Amino acid sequence: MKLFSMRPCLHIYLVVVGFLSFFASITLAAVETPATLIVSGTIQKGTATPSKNDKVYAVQSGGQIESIGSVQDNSGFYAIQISKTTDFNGTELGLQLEHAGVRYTLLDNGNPASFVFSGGFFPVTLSLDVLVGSAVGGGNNNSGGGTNDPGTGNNTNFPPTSGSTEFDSRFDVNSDGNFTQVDVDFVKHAVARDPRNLQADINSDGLLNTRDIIEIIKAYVNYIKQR
Ligand SMILES: [Ca+2]
Ligand SMILES: [Ca+2]
Repeated sequence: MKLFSMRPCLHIYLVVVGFLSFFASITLAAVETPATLIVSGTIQKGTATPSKNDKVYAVQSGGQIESIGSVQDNSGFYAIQISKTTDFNGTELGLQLEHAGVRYTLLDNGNPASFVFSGGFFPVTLSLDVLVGSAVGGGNNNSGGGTNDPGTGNNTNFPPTSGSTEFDSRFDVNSDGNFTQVDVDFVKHAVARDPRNLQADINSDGLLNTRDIIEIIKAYVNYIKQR
């Protein structure tokens, strides 16, 4: 009699295991790979002057915000990290600046700046210099004029250097005596593959992440400009 009652149990067990493994394989197939893109560059003053901590938006053509970045200093350097999954690859995005409560379209050669999202498991970087265009939406914005914030004309260089070709030695992560794209790539690869390599911890916070990539890109852009 005991055997009789064991058999149905075994059958149910096998069916459950079979169902679970089938379900797991479907779930695994549906998991998308993380895809990260970091867009950075300089925002030139146009209808407004960008200032530190202004927000930068990556938006879809319908205006939907996909990610928020910021202006990093008063020279207009901005960076925005867009973390999606691979199914987002191929989506066209534009950029907007929010300054003093007003959103502006950012322009690239006179047209609204746009790029196609193409992120990677290892963060992909895209350089895009833009100019502040007209306010987004228009019409119901009565706050124009009058509000000029002071101090935006100051050029604060990062890193602070006296000579034209000097750089902070922490940016020379491969220790070859030069600050080049190789050092930027070194940090990108370290973040992706070697997170314990604190030689690439550019902002010295004990962590290795995309903040360090943004820091070294920012420093590199300014370094190139000084030369
Ligand atoms: Ca180097
Ligand atoms: Ca860090």
